[in-house]
Amino acid sequence: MNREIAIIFDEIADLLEITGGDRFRINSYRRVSRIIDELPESVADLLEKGKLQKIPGIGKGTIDRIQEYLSKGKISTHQELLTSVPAGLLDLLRIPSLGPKKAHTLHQELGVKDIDSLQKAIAKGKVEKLDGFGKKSVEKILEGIEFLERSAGRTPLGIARPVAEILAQTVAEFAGVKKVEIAGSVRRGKETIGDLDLLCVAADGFKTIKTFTKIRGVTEVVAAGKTKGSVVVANPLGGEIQVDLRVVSKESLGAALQYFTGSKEHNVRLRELAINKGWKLNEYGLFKGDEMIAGKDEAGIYKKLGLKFIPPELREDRGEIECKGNLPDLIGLDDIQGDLHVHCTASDGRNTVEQLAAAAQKRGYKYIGITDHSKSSAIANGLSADELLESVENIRKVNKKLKGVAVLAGTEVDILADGSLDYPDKVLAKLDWVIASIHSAQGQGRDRITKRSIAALENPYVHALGHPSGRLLGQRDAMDLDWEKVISKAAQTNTALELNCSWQRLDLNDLHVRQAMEAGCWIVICTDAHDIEQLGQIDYGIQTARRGWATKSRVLNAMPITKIKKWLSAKHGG
Ligand code: DGT
Ligand code: CA
Ligand code: CA
Ligand code: ZN
Repeated sequence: MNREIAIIFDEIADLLEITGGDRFRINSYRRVSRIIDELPESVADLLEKGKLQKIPGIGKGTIDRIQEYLSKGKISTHQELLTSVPAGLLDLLRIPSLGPKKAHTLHQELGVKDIDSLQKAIAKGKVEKLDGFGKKSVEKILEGIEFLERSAGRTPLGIARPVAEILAQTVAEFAGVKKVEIAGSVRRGKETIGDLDLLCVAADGFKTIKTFTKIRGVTEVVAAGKTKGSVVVANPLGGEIQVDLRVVSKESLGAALQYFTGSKEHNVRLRELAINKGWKLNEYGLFKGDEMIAGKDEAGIYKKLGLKFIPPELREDRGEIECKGNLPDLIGLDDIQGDLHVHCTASDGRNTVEQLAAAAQKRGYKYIGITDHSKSSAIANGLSADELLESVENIRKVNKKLKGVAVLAGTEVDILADGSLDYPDKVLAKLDWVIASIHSAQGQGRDRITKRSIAALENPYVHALGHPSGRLLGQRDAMDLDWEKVISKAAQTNTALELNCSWQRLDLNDLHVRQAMEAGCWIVICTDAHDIEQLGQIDYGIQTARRGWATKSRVLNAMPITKIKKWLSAKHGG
């Protein structure tokens, strides 16, 4: 909820800035947004305890607006601004290199009101002549527009899945609804989602769909009948997403779930198998003539077709049918013994080492690795070598007091533009766990980027390469890496590749995980959490790992603590 409110405050600031509003007000909304986003507890709880009022920077006006949000789900200042600014102007801000200030100039000087009119103005050469723009920034804008078009209409899993879960819960509470399932690409754990697909078993289809079209957040009803409804809902974290709800009979639930989970490619292959046996497979069941021989549950369908149950994440027609039930023993959430990429208050995290360790233990973990940024990541409040050693001392102290959970002292050290690391080896040697990541000069050519990554893999103190591609979903492309070289070097040096579970990253992606598995590489599945809530992002990474056919035996943090400690020290030959 804090996040949602913070986003609204930030959007108010954007809207004010686009309309050329008062600088002081704009900055104040931005500051409040950041404060709310960084609170360690929910605003509702803090408000109730009377603590919110005491936080510096939170004034009476802010409290009023937060209360308004808590009771009505929206903030009137925000709504009013939204109606006064052309809707297309906000879209401009989705272009990676375009901020509200530039959007304001474009609107003011050239009458630009959306991406379309911006493209026209660029084509006429008007934009590059504007103050503060120029050829280079126009190039950047065009690249950004192209990027947007490529990712058009798809929502990251980390935004779409929580919405699907809330909606499934809502539908489950309708009168007469007996069962709800989430199907489609969300169930398969795809990194981006086109639309949400829900199924339910209900007494009265017409009534169920009707109620569905009226739930909070619906901005448009696309279709409403007695077995299917489609609506568009506003996403609390920004954007909109379409949701399909289908009402199916109890007898066909398995067949419907199988069909609507997809993928389409996987379904086509299954249908072929059925046809080869002289049967028919559709969303109602598996039929031999008129007789339904399976369809009540999914497993029955796979069994009749001569297959073992195929986990949803594998249903992409990437070999899961050919391997005839000889499927890998996939990693699962329960196998994870600890999270090894977590930031604490020493750099830009929001929770202390103690809080993080307690939260890890609550999740059933046996260890947690604290990995703050190094000094070159200045915006992330990276630590100097001295500050790092001080933080290590604190971690060791906390660790001594804990039972049942171990805290490893680590770092996420920057790989600098020349391939060297941001800390000398003698500092790295004092740590239990070292992740090396690229955070700068990501636009270097294939050769240099690959060499940098390989230099890090070759360092005996480096245990893992962090978010190896550097992509940010919907915001930034992956670096131009030679994957074959990087993966084979990782296998050869016994260095793990991180699968960073932050939903903006999911990096490695599913295909890279598969490549890493085939090369016999280690992967380590970590959240990059900046607070205890983000430890929950592990789910997205687990699904991505499963989509890459990852087995427990190749996942570093599926090892028990004693084993991983040995693995870690063996790495530096000690
Ligand atoms: P998305 O929404 O683009 O992220 O991907 P999906 O996989 O959720 O696709 P969607 O929503 O179009 O359809 C949901 C599932 O329904 C899909 O995975 C398989 C099934 N489906 C849809 N259209 C067809 C079709 O023409 N043939 C078959 N065999 N299955 C289909
Ligand atoms: Ca879908
Ligand atoms: Ca759909
Ligand atoms: Zn990082």
